[in-house]
Amino acid sequence: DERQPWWTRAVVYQVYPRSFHDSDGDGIGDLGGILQRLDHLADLGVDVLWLSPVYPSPMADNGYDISDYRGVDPMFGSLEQLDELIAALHARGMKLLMDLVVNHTSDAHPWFEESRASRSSPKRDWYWWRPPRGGFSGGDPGAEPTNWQAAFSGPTWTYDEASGEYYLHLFDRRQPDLNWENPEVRQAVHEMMRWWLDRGVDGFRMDVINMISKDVAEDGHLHDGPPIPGTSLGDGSASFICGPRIHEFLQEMRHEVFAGRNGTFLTVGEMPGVTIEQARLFTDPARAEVDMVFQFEHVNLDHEGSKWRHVPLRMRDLKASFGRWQAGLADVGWNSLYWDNHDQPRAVSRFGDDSPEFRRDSATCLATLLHLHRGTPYVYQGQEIGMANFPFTSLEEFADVESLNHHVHAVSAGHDPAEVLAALRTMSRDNARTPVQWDASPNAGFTTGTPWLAVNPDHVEWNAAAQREDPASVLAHYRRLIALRHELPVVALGDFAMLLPEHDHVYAFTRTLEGTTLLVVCNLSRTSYELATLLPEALGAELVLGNLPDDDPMVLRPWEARVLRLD
Ligand code: TEU
Repeated sequence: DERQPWWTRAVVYQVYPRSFHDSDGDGIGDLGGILQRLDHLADLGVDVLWLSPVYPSPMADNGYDISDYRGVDPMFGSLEQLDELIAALHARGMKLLMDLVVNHTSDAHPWFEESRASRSSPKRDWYWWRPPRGGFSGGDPGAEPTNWQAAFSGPTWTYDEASGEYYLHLFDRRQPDLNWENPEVRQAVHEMMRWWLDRGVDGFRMDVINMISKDVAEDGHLHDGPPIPGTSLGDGSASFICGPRIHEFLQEMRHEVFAGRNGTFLTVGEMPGVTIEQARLFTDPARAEVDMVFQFEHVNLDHEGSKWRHVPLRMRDLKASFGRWQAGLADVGWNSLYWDNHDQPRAVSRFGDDSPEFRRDSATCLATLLHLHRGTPYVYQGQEIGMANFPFTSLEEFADVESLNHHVHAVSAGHDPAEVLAALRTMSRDNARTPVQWDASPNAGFTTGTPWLAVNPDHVEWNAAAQREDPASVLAHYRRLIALRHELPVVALGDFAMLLPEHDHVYAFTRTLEGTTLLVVCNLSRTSYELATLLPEALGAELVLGNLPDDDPMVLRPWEARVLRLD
């Protein structure tokens, strides 16, 4: 349906530049590397490239700590190469989304350096500075202005000796939060965004954008959160997840940055903790805030309390969650769909079955499930070739700030180091950040130097070169799924209805648009099922796309996925 926005038919591919492809042999991926691998994206058929940060940065959080919003870090190349990338993508009919990280800057950003210089600095109020809690001296345990726990462990406040105050950082201490209450901050961000659009980029993926509005009292007071068991800290999220002015800030941003511009843009807001009710507001086109959001419900189903406390995923929870989001954004708003990104362990290891026997089948089954939902699918680099978690065995193998901070805090709080390591192995973001496996050569074709993070030893078997010409590969299956969304309006726009909500292994649903109905059946287990008992309507239906070779139409094999046309 041509009246719907272009991104309802689009598939987005995420590049985490550090790990994509290294063109100069320093062991770190770069823009030159992306330019060399554009054929891979074109071959896959994706419409949009979302580029994780390439801006100048001390790299405390691999570029999510930005020290200059209008440049490219020399590690990644130059602004000229970024212009070249924009042109090369446009020439192939693809678009570029930049990562917009404006909840916080790096502590090395000139804005923060000026802000911290003195209490009377004109930029003091660009960040959140607060005196020690009444009755405490700065630096004492418990003197933090609020009890909030940071996303990367410890308190959200760091004491600045020189000026005698604390600054707020919801993430690492090297990522101070900008004060969006200050109109100068908002104007500076809008101006920077316009500058990028003028350069030709097609939109933004907005990092933790639902955290920019803090619940602050008239007198500047911020509120403690409920205590987190087993720690001296509290959960401050009620004070900054979808805070009081968030909708106002996003409407203002849309207006200030996009109003009057001709073009086909896309904005996606990353929103941890967002509810369906909030997401409807954020993505209602009439409100002009963002086009879609990343929600976190489904990637929070396999742990409890903290991300490091793993519990098995229950299929009915997954169905209930996705089902609610499909229904909740059916008449207004739009979903984005993802399993993998640079913050999540690899889905084939986490929700699939990465044993040699079922790795290919489970990777393609999960892909089919996701891509047949209503919403815009996101493919994270390596997902399209079935990349799996890394076989970590020691702490030295990890690089991520979240993992390393967690280890320090958990061990000093008395947790068994072996258990902490086991949790890192399962959940660390480094699982997603190992270099892309291009071929079977020693560094997987990623670099001629020493890779910044070890290449997964399984690259000898699992790599893009081995899959490119193989019609049975994970890569070929992704290609078909992406093409199907482009070809069939029912895949992009059809109504969604969940089937078998209580079944422990089989995930099934229909999509319907103007007389066309697709039935999607995915077996997320090693058990075979009789289709006749499960879904009699499937018998005799035309197979549109399947992930296993044609066989017995009556039996749904382990990790088999089928897209059928019911007429
Ligand atoms: O992530 C925000 C976020 O809340 C989580 O995904 C978080 O990174 C982690 O999974 C907590 O366990 C965004 C970026 O995607 C992430 O890479 C950055 O580290 C973070 O913001 C700070 O900029």
